[in-house]
Amino acid sequence: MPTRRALLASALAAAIHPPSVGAQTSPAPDRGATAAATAILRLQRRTIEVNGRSASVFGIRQPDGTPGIITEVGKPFRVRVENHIDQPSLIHWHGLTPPWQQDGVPGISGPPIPPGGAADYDFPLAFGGTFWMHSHQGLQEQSLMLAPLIIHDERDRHGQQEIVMMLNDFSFMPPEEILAGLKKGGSMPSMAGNTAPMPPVTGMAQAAGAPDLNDVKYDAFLANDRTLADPEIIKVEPGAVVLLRVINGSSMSNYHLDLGQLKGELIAVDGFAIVPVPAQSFPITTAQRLDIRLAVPREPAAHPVLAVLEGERHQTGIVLVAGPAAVARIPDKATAASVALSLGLERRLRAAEPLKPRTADRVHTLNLTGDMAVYSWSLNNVVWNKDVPPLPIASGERVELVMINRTGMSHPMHLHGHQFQVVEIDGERFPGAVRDTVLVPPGRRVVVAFDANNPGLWAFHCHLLYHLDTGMFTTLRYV
Ligand SMILES: [Cu+2]
Repeated sequence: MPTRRALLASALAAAIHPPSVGAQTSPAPDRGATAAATAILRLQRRTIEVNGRSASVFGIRQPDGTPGIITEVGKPFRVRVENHIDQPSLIHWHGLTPPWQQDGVPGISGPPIPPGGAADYDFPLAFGGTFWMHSHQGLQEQSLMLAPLIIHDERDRHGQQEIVMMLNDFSFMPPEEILAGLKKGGSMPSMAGNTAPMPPVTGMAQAAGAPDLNDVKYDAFLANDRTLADPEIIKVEPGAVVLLRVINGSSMSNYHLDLGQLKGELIAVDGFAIVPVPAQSFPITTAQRLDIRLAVPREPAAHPVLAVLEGERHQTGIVLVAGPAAVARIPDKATAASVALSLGLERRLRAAEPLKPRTADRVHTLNLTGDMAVYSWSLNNVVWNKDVPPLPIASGERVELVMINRTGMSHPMHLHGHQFQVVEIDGERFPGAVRDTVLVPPGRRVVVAFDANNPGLWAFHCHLLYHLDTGMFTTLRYV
């Protein structure tokens, strides 16, 4: 069985060179026997039922069937990924900051794991929070090659009930056909103005017209693999405080999380603590996470926690049941269409532990661009390919990425290997949330800052799967 040893942190001093797509990195020597247990994660096929039909999807599971990993800060992330499917795959640890060779992006961090192969990972976990893992190979993420990655830390109250809510968009159509359809433009909304070269963006200006939402028409929206026809029902203690960890593992869908009558307090985004925000509805883009502290009322009741697709009536969710209470059937469509996600909440978020104030040593401006007519997406009008040079930065620098959306669609932008802080929206500076994925709506300008403290070759891209796959992607590199 071919086995690949992922490079260990100690190999970081080695010269960094971008491997070409499919290239094999040289295996690192095994650092020797260690006592700590290695968790096994199997990439496998599984069958779920959606709308009464069975569907073959992927999964990332431990040998006992547990999806993903729950671990603790301070422990090493010591994992062996075994590929039990019939195609190459590679898993990205979304939001973590491993040595770059263990980041799981094929062609950037290393080669994919061949069928029957395995790869080992071993790096320290310096912070906790709600993260997730997903394939960065091809379009496998759409077929649910993903799982939660939860790291407990001192913020977690002993004995507190935790509920993980994984959101996914689902289609019976194979993802390759979805992409082919998008490229043909058959089901596409019109994108007036989108192909125009660099329309001017000023201050609070919006792109002309309503934003284009939801390129792909999905068959279902899932919460923990289920629809509202048969939702997951979770018992909670009346009067208790529970921690809800919401992960948007969708390929293309943003939602409004709706707590109904429950009182919620948002305490972290993308794993990192914020000054708590009480509310009953929270926006969540593709790839983002929300940690919400929920106060369960003392009276017996069933409490739906719903996610409503932006701009649409489709919804999915789970039901929390406190005490003896009947669970009513919840329709899979809300009574009215929701609005498009905005930056209203983002602007209000304040990091609990902001970056030290510092003038940027380096600023990269990234226009988010695209040609909707041929479904080609880009950064600064460059469609990514392996010959595109990485954005240069240097170790120790404070870097700011200025993202200006010149398209008619919003883009959740994700940086690998670092957390960034949202420091500006449309010219207004503020010490916003520390996170790894931020939405840039049409016509808007969002600036994030990060410290270059994890040398290597790192991906930076739109997290909408078919935008990423068709070119809204680039890399940053430093030694
Ligand atoms: Cu995008």
